[in-house]
Amino acid sequence: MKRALCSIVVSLVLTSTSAVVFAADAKAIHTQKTKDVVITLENESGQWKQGKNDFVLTFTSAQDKKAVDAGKVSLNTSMAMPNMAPMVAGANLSPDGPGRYRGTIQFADRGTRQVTVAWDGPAGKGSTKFSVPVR
Ligand SMILES: [Cu+2]
Repeated sequence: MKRALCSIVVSLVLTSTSAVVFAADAKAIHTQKTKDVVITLENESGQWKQGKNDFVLTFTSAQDKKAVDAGKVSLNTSMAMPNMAPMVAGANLSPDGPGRYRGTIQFADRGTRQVTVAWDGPAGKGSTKFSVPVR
């Protein structure tokens, strides 16, 4: 009984702190430079993990480092699996200021994901691929 109450308290605390996680410094999970845009994927720990992940995706100009209005953005992941179809997961993204998107994504297991980020906005249209480990 005491143990059950304790775990409820712990999960309430974890839920309420996750909302303010990005007030603290974010660490880069991956930085990808394309021709004219630098894309940064970041979160509190600098890593993706199995389960649900919150993250921030930013687009800045490769020339002057200013925010780039990327417009409509998507982030999708895929992992090749032996003897079965690739595991795919897409992120839910919502705009959070110029060139900045907040995202959530869910991973069923660990392993390296091939990540595809695509954008289509006033600054142009493009896509890029990179890999990110899920630990
Ligand atoms: Cu998998």
